[in-house]
Amino acid sequence: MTKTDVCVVGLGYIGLPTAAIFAEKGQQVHGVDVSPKTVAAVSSGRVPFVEPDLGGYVERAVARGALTASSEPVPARAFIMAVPTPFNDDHSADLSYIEAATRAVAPHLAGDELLILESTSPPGATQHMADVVAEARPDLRDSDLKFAHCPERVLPGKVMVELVRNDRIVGGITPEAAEEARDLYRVFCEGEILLTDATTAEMAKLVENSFRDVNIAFANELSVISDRLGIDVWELIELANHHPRVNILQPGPGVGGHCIAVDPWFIVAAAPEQSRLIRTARDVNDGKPHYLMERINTAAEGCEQPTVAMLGLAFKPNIDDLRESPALQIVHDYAQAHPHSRILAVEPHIDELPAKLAELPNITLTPTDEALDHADVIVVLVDHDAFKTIPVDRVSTKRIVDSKGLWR
Ligand code: SAJ
Repeated sequence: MTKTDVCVVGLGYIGLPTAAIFAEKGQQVHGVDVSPKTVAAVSSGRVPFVEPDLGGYVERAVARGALTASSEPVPARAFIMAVPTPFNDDHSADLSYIEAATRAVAPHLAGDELLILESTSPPGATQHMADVVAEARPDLRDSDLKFAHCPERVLPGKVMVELVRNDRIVGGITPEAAEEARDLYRVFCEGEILLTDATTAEMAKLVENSFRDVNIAFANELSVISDRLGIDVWELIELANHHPRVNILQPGPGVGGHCIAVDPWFIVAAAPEQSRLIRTARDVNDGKPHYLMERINTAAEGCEQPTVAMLGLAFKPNIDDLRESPALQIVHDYAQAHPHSRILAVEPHIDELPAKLAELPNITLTPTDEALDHADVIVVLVDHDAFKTIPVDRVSTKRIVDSKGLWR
């Protein structure tokens, strides 16, 4: 059986850059995705989402024939699973995508391959992947299959740089699996590659994002305490950060994206009694949108049918990604709770409102100047660079709720 070098299952924000960088470094790569649109885009050398520099890599790889794509895996020396791991209603991890990807790969195994799980996963997921293969292919029970977890740690928007430069953790079900995975990632990874067991690698990824979540929760809690005490939280943090061992993060409308607001729950689900701080941090960050809604209500007091400009919908500054965005949630919930107010949503990075907002009649996507002119209340939800140039005196006559300290 002829084998390709690497087969990447899941051509999303992580899988496609990984496939492209392997191809760039001389590997023969096949990418697999359940979405026909994604397969069609990649097959013609295009990237179906926004990520700086990725386009050039994919275009070159496809043109050279080093990267192909289809809906089905092909025989390969190494398989990399880069599929989503969302959480269920009870916050436990939904492993169904990992299971489906593993089952799709199983028929193509000969018994000497390396299977790598890249998706962020709860402790035990890599072993679970091995168990799924054992169940699907009992004939390979005593074979030389190897399983490892190599979590990704790249920052959206800087993926092509961080993929190469970041250190990497590689956890094997066996030490041999970890070593083989290390040799594979060495092809493009210039950072240190640190070997461990699979469960420690799974936890390391979750812990990194929980560390950030807990620290953002600290900043968010300080912002609520500061409001209560009538002090400026931005000045407070700036002053405290002059201490050589203090580095407080920035408060905001809550924590968004598909990583930091999700991953800590996998730790909580794995050890509920022991994860008190991690759970509380999640609650603090998830409570911030509700707190801001109350502040908007207070600011709008006395206006019968207020016009409210909401600046920013994205989950963080200078991107167009609205996934799990607290800003989006605030705009939606406020508009729904106040059907007689007019909401002017300002988001310079998108051309049309997402369906969730478009279905509410009192929200319109509005250019910045127009929104500032007509608003009774101005709410800052995201500190996009595009908003930083708005001078304070442009808004001095308005009621303001500023969750990012733009006009302090
Ligand atoms: N945020 C704050 N205050 C801050 C920093 C961030 O409120 O001081 C908010 C942001 O506005 C955003 C959320 O936190 O809503 C998350 O943004 P982020 O820039 O901290 O992180 P992500 O989600 O874009 O990427 C994270 C990164 N993890 C860490 O920095 C530990 C990235 O390296 C991971 O690869 C990524 O999660 C992932 O895929 O897990």
